[in-house]
Amino acid sequence: TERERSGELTAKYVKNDGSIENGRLLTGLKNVFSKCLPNMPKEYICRLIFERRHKSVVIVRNGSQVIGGITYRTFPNTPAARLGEIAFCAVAQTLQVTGYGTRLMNWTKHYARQMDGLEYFLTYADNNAVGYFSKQSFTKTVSLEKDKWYGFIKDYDGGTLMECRIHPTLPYA
Ligand code: 1VU
Repeated sequence: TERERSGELTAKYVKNDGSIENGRLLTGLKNVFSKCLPNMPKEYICRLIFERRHKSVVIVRNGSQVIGGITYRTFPNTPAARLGEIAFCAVAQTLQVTGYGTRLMNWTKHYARQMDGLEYFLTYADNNAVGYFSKQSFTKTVSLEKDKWYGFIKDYDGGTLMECRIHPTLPYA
């Protein structure tokens, strides 16, 4: 489309459904995460991205170029069904701190609410990303009852546990 030719960004909700198109987008996202999250082993990133309970929201430029994304895990049919755990979040290096990260998180809240019925995100934020998550309305206080998250999300050393409530009606996208 004209918008895509002019370099406009689109956001796609992607899961590993076996389609070639989604496989291509998830591979592009894996490459962005591998570059931007050097402390995460590549095999670990790959396993989570392609695992069926993980969903990704991918920012695409010019219709095909993956420039960032967020991958989160869902817990359907458990007491944590309204919760998503953000596993990875990154924007390509040359485009960081120009507002894409904020748009990405808003798109992710939109799709997580619409497609997965989520009401909360939890994440272990890297210490250098706490400022970014705070600006996206994540807090260090977890308001969700403990039995709805504890034991579900992975315990992770060296990060800060942060929570965000996804507003039920606010237009994020
Ligand atoms: O709105 P303002 O201009 O006032 O603030 C911006 C920006 O300045 C701020 N911000 C940060 N503040 C403190 N520390 C940071 N590291 C940081 N990064 C940004 O947040 C506001 C929004 O900025 P933005 O929309 O321009 O954000 P970006 O496009 O840069 O996207 C943010 C991330 C963190 C995704 C991006 O910088 C990135 O990919 N960084 C490297 C990878 C990374 O650290 N990822 C998060 C690791 S934690 C994880 O993945 C587990 C959940």
